[in-house]
Amino acid sequence: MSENKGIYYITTPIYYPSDNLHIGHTYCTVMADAMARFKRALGYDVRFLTGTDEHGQKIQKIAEENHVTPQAYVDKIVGGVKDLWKTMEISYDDFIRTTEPRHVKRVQAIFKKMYDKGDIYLGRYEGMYCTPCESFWTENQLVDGKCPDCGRPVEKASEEAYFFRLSKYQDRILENFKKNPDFLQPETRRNEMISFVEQGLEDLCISRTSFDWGIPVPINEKHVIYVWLDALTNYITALGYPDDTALFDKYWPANVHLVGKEIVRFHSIIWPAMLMSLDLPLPKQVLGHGWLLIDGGKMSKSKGNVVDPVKLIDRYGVDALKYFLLREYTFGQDGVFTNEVMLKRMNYDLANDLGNLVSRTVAMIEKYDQGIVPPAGETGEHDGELKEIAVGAAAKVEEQMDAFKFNMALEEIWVLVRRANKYIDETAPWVLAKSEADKARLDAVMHNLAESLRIISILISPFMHTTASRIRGQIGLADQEPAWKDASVFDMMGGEKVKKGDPIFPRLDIKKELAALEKLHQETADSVAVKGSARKAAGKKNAAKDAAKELKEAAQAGGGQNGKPQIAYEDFAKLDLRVGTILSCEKHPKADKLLVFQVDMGTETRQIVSGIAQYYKPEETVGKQVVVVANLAPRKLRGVESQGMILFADKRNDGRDGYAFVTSGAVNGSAVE
Ligand code: ME8
Repeated sequence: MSENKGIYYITTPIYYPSDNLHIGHTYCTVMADAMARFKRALGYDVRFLTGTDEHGQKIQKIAEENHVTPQAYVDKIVGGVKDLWKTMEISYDDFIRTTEPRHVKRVQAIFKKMYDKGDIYLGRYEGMYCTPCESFWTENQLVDGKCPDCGRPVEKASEEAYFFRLSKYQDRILENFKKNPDFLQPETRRNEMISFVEQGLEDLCISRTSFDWGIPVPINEKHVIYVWLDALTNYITALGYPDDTALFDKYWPANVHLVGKEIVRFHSIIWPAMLMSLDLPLPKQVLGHGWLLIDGGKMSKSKGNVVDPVKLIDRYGVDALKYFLLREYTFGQDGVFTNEVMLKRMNYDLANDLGNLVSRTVAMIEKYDQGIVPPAGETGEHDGELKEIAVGAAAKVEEQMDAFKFNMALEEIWVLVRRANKYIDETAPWVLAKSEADKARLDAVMHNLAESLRIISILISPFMHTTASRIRGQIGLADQEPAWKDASVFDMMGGEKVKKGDPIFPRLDIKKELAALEKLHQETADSVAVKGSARKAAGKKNAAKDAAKELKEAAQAGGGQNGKPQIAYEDFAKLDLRVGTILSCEKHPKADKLLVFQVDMGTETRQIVSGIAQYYKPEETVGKQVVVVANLAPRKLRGVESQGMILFADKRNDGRDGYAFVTSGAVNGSAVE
């Protein structure tokens, strides 16, 4: 480790242990882990917190359904969460469970402080109540005006509840957004939150009497603290606040809370207001990441369309999965998860690019230099560029990581990986090996390749540290820990004994793997279906609604027209044809023949309605690339706006009737000309 750069406190959300975690949850934790490891490598004193959010009505109900106590239920799930993080080599410093005594007593102390300050008062909570489920719902949560859990009618009701004076902090919350543009990123979320606050903040209900699986309100044991006060405070109770402040004094305020986009509001508005009430500093940054989408919407436990990370790890290893999650998706944006995209990443980037570089280099050093890495030597034509890229990569990675661009940070490293592979082809060591006169040059080439691998091993260590160690083992650096500063220096090696090992990432037969994964997926779906209940169906509707909420605004209207007779070029030029990828697809609520697509157009998401429902199930279409007429004037089809048109071929070659998708392999948003 280099000199101490300061403190870095990073957190993930605490996950609901209502069921086993899926790959969407691992996405956030993997990013937090990579950032924590990266900051440690740079010399920061890092604290990385994760945990589980164990109270609330939902957990209580699931436990009842499973005929166990809520505590027994969460204990089992949390055991699985901890096992998962262990398997995934997640380097957290603390794991907080909201049922732990340390958290419970501190939440009660926090409640009391806010109450004593006059920021909490007793009032009445009004909502829609489902008597059989004993649940309150807001109008928005209802599905077709009925209980989202059981589908039965609800009625207006009210109960006594404590409220937090959120409205009191409205001006200061707004000021915080305006004064600190980086407080909440990405920018789109910040704008949404500003307009949300500008519409006026209402006081927040923070207790319930209709269920009891929660932390008792310290001044009135009839009430339990409602989940968000219990949940959000984990970030400081885990540091000992308010009674044991050694860690708190050192690490608070947090540098970054990493959270999913749907809980940005809680973290950037409600949490800061609570901290203001406690006279505590605010976190420096809240970063909202996008969702991994599958089957037409958000992957979610209640929809039963989850991808199980454990199954992928069993098949492909932890590092391949981590690499894929960090490399494929852009922070802040939603991304579509498909097995094919994942397998291609693993094959192209890991097996082909990195795996080949390692195995070729080690094999050649064994063959041409008796397995000993030569010292620096005679320079030649292509060395300058390779060295420049190699020693410059660390700074570029740092720049990208500062902006939480994990995918770009990895891309910078792969610029070097690909350059080193090209260097092998350019220098053609097998030709140099033919003549004794070229031996000095051959040795220099071997040295430069080993150096490149040494640097790569350091650069990838925050993202895939086991792979980094395996590479270091193969190039004779097994007993040296990677030091980040050494990534900016060339010519450190000479005399190390290389050791050929198994391929670090074996090549995958994509067709075979796709079939195997489909089978595994089906097994998971079947087991979820067996567990299924009315709540699951309702949850499906809700999640789809959530995803739809995220859609961007309508496209610009344009004047293009598609005609059958021969047309002049000028007519064709009026069409704005662009490539997009289908992010999600749902049935039209009012028309059997129509499907409603959300299409990623590179810079925006478009909603497009198309009449192919009789030929495709919505989930079959997700991830497909399509050509879109982007400047077709928007129009409503049975009440749903369509912002363009998807082009299909009118015959399929698989024997089925209907239309065929026609594109693949293009960049979203690119023009079709
Ligand atoms: O919200 N893709 O818990 P949670 C990406 N307990 N991220 C996903 C995802 C997906 N498909 N599905 C879920 C809670 N997530 C609260 C948090 S924090 C004080 C309390 C992310 O288990 C989601 O966006 O429902 C969220 O950030 C996190 O998983 C936890 O979700």
